[in-house]
Amino acid sequence: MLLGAQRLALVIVTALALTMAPVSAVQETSSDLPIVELDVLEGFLWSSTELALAPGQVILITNRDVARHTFTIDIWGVDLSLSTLKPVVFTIPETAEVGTSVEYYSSIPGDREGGLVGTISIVSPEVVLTGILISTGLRLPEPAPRVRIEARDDFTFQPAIVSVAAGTLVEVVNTGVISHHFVVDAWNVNQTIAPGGMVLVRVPADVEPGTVIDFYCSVPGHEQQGMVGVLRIAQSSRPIADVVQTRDGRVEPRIDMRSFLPGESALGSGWTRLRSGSSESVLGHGDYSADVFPYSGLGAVYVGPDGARVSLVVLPIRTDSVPNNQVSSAVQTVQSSLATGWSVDRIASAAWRSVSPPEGCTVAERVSGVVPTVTLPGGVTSCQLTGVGVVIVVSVEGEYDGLSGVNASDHLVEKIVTGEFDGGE
Ligand SMILES: [Cu+2]
Repeated sequence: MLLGAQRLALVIVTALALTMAPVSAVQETSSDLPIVELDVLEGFLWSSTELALAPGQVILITNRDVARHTFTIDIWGVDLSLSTLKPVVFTIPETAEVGTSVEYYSSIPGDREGGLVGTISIVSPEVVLTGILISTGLRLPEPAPRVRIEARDDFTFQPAIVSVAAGTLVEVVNTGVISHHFVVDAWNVNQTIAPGGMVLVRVPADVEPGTVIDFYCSVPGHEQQGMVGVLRIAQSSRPIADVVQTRDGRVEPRIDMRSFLPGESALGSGWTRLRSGSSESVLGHGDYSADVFPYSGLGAVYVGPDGARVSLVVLPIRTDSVPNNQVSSAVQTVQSSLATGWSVDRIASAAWRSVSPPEGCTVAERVSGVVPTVTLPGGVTSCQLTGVGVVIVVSVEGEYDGLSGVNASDHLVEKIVTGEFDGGE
């Protein structure tokens, strides 16, 4: 996408930046400075409106909007045209004075008024190299597929489930007004994203297809309020577009499944959340109908008094293009997985179907059973929220709120669906 000479220069500078000396051995040459990436996003948005850059530092500006914009700095006589997806390189003049700031904007009529305006603070190279004010990531020399995740002030990542492959660039944008963190323990990633800022994380080359990697925000309280998500590592042979993008090229519907996952101690006195993560991590690895569940869901396991246990999964469900019996069968497969080890009482199961479903369930499916060796009664309820596009499947072994069997799982599903756990913790 870059012109030959520009691209060559970019690769060289990036290579230097990647071999940058440790912070303790900071040198003041501009070639050590990381390339900062600035994007124009649709809706008159810069990916960052507050940049701190040193003289000689390179900005790579990419217009990711369909309309043309410009990168304009009046005081330096700069007016660069930005065509869609044609990156442009700009170098901060060596004469720029540390401590001053300049305004950048797009000079297309209406753009500045729409919000395409920002500020560059000129700082010393030491400030940049010690990372105090860096809010954007390194540009990698090879073009890579890229996915975008928003970190939001409602304590969600959107989308929370993203399929990626080795080498994919994960772009996390903070669209809120408070700082968030993007943490991937498995890859030792822990980055702070300032409001309006963005971080780029590259999926390691050695990731194993089929695995699921958890990420979260480590700002105190945010993870507990649901600021978590998963990166699903796609098979290299499988195009990413199959699972993360719809036919018109947009990211899959942004279903906020976090709101259906009660917090650490939300289930009540004596209950704790043992773990949470992808639906696979709760269900165990299995082949669940990709037609019915187009991509991964979320899940959690809770333990309570007297050996009681709750397993819960929330799965995206597709009912528009799939026959009802196929949906029903796929949901029952999930139910059976949650009830692994139970001797399912199919006769009783038929009886449960005649009972009115919990408030708010569009369709209720249930199974009931008893763990033969442990003597804890158990029940599973699934609740399909067609309007939302998810199915919630809950199993309760032992007692919950003084109830057992499907009475307990129905009760818990009802609390989840009616939002009784919202704002818990
Ligand atoms: Cu956060």
